[in-house]
Amino acid sequence: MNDFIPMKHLLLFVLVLGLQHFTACREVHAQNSVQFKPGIPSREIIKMAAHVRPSDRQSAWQELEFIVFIHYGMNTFTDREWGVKGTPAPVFNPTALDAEQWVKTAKMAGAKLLIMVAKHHDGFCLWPSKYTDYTVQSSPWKEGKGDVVSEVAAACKQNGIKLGVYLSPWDMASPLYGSDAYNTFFVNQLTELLTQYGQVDEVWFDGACGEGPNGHRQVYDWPKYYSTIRSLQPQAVIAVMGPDVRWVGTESGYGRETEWSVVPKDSLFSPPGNMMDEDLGSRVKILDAKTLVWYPSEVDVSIRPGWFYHSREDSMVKSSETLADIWYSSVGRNSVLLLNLPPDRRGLIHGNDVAALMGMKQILDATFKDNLAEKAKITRNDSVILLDLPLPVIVDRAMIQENFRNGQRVEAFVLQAWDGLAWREIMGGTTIGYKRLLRFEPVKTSRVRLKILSSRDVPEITTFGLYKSP
Ligand code: FUL
Repeated sequence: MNDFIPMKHLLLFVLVLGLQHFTACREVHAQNSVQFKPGIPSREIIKMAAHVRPSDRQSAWQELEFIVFIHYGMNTFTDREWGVKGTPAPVFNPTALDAEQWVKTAKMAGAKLLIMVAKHHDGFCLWPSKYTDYTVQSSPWKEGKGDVVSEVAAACKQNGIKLGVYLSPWDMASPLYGSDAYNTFFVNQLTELLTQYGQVDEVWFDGACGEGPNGHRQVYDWPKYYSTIRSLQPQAVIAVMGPDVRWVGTESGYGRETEWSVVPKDSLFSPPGNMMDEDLGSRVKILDAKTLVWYPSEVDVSIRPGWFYHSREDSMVKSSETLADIWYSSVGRNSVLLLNLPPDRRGLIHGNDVAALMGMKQILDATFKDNLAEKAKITRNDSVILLDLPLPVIVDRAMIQENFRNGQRVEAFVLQAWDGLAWREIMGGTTIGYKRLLRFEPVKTSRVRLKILSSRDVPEITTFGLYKSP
């Protein structure tokens, strides 16, 4: 049966469909994970996987789409990426630090959250922590009265940007590192960051773990760190070495073509095995799993080769076109983009970086400002959504979204255009999830259809837009 649905009802339609289904399965997906009893048939596993849903904090985070990272600190002044033990605090000496410029740049580029590196592996704290002297307080900046985290938090608040913090578990400077006492020290620092600067929406823990002064590696008390965050900032996602947000597996800016937000879990940080695998969540990966969890991907990449500023990299800032390509390959592949902008020694984001970023924004705005399918008549027939446009248009981009709050389901799809005689394939793909952006050669057509070829349960498509790049 073919049923005609006007565009504005598309969302409602899929939601209603989802709702009916949801009622039948409520028991199995009360949380963002599901556990299987031994011997459960494969088709049940697939269906249950389709109903693993994000927690509220995970869905709010996913919808941010674009986050800016700020790496600034001792390494900015020593021209390093990973510091060394013992760099004196007075080396940190910005001359024109302007947190407002960082935040405004992030905002202009379209970011919704900014993650400040409060302490990198060298242990130097950008806030006056009372648990160590190795902080801005011992530097000449603002005569030791400054607090970078506080300035960033105030600028974020002023500009309506959310705040996140990166606190490196590895700390080269702490004499406690490598002992139990370090965990208490770390929780104390975390508590400072989570109680003194207002709302924090993401806490980013890195995986690097070096040796302490006694030659031992630190055994991190992750459960204690997590419970501290949950009690002080329950809405914050815990990223990378944490349960809410998964590292995509590279620092290239390019996410997977097939990106599942539902993956097997076997430890505190899931999934098991190689995070760099091309596929973490397709059927072969989930059929043997004991537990599946919603664990979405974050693509972290720097606008320059390094995470910290180096003047020699002024000419190596990624171009606007590369940044737009990264956008399509991260946000457009069911991930959140976390783009690093490292301020220079003055304490400002360099003009080259600002220009590249604004160029990216222009490219994306010019492409996505008009949805050429907006006036389309929409017809849905089983797993096909057909767009009949009033006039032929030339398109070379598509945006598809699933109702991800209800789960991720689509395993394969194809986009086709009517050429007057037959349906021609524009492009095919696997996962959609929160958002899938497609780029293809320009096609002139007045009829486009999306065919879902395989889905774990009833597909719930909430957005199907067509665009033309400039
Ligand atoms: C890595 C760190 O070692 C880098 O310095 C940087 O902070 C990056 C975001 O995470 O693992």
